[in-house]
Amino acid sequence: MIEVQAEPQPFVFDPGHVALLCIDFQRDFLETGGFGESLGNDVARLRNAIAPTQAVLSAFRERGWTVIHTREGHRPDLTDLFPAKRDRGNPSLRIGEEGPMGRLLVRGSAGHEIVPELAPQPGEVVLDKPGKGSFYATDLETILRARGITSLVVAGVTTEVCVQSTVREANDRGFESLVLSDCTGSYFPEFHASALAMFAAQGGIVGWVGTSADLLDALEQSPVRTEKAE
Ligand code: TIU
Repeated sequence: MIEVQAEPQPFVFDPGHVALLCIDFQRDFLETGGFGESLGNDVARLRNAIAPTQAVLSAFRERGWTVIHTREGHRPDLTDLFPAKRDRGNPSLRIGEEGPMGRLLVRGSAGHEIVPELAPQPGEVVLDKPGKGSFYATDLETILRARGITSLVVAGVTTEVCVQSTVREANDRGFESLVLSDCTGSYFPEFHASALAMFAAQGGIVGWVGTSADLLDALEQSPVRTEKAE
């Protein structure tokens, strides 16, 4: 077992049963001209999460542990887009409309891709989702159960939207999540802090919160395994 310093108590996981979940590190959220900016947000706030997430990704890849990337987006015909979601934000640029990186949050457009710094490697799971939670209308739970995964290390954007929805969904399904504070980010610093505090409140009612440095410290103390864990 590996023990990571975290709030509200150490996060203990079995290295044979862990996955790294990288949530929605898409150009549409992290680069100018995308969906996030169309909502009036400063994308620079999210980019601080890239470098620490690269370090965690490397550690998981070295060990052959499961890595899952999610992408929020819709079918090109938008048949999976509820009006309740389409009608949010700036009416001059909505999901499905043409922006500088192609159609906003539409599968296949440049903006829908994961930023190059965190691009998936062959063999890693890439999961497309129409909603905010990664379990909603996807086969994520099936994939995790098929691999015997019980613990999730969570990175991604934004902390209070897709990360929060996903971690709550995971908690209801019996998965234990360690959310990395420096590998997540929000357009609103106060929402980032609040969401992290909510996860760990009440004795870890939703999950654990830690840092990439403490996770990497704990991993260094356990041997690197190059073969996939059984
Ligand atoms: N707007 C915002 O903060 N987030 C989203 O719309 N999606 C995700 O968080 N991925």
